[in-house]
Amino acid sequence: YTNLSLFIPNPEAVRTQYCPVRSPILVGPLTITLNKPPSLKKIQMKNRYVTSGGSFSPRHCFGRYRTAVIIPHRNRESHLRSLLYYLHPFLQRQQLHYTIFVVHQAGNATFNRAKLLNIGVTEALRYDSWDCFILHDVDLIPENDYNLYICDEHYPKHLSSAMDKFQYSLPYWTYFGGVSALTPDQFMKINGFPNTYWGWGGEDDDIAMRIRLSGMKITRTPLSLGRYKMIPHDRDSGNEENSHRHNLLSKTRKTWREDGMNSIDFRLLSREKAELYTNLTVDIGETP
Ligand code: UDH
Repeated sequence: YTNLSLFIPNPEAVRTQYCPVRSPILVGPLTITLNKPPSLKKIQMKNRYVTSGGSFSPRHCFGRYRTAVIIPHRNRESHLRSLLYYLHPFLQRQQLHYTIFVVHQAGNATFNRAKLLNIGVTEALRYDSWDCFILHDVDLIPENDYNLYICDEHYPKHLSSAMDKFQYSLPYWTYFGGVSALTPDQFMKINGFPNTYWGWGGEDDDIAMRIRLSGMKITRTPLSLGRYKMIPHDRDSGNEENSHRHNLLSKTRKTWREDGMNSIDFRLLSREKAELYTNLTVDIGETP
């Protein structure tokens, strides 16, 4: 025999303890370069312990936190590659037990970000139990791995508090767009996200309002750590500005209990374990 690994009974690292509360392998500020998106092959090679479906568990300790990252997606393959390139190592350094789910809207009807996120949560719960859902735009790359992808035990957390497109500050006080973290309990307490915002805008303000109406507050990653680079892009066709959003927002107080996780309808067209993420392709219907 030339291949000695044949004689190793269990090549997996032995785990006897929980990982520390605070990962010792974080590096802090990261350098993000966004010229050419890497190939999936290259990302796979750099993340050899990520298993099919985009899952990972720390090898030398039991992951303390179970995190599902959910990405709403259509027609942004190059952004997805850039995000996966940075996000997998980031999550591994945080010693999380995690899976990345990409929820892909089928067809050309108007895009619906919040509904896709509700579907991501619904489907992620079929796979496993989770401590935390991270709802993550595909074009936002975290710039500091001290920005932990774990939930606050009390309140929904906004992680993308300092985006470069807003000069690394909050655009307004109740802003909840981009990347956020909710426990399953927090998510259910607000009845998930609205299903009724088709096109760009408004759904993040609706979510912020749901948080307040259900008696919670928004907590945030401090601005010094919640820094993100947005991959520059134009507005997508099929995601035009939603002209009804102000009208919808004026009714959230009345609608949030009926519009959300308890009213979601969709058709799961496929569920595949790709090398770097679990892909869910869904038919979500269209604007009524
Ligand atoms: N998304 C897609 N495909 C689409 C539309 C949206 O995947 O066709 C997802 C994606 O995860 C994206 C998120 O929905 O990150 C939010 O959509 P967005 O990136 O279009 O929203 P944002 O507010 O940008 O970041 C608005 C367009 C700004 C154009 C500015 C031109 N200079």
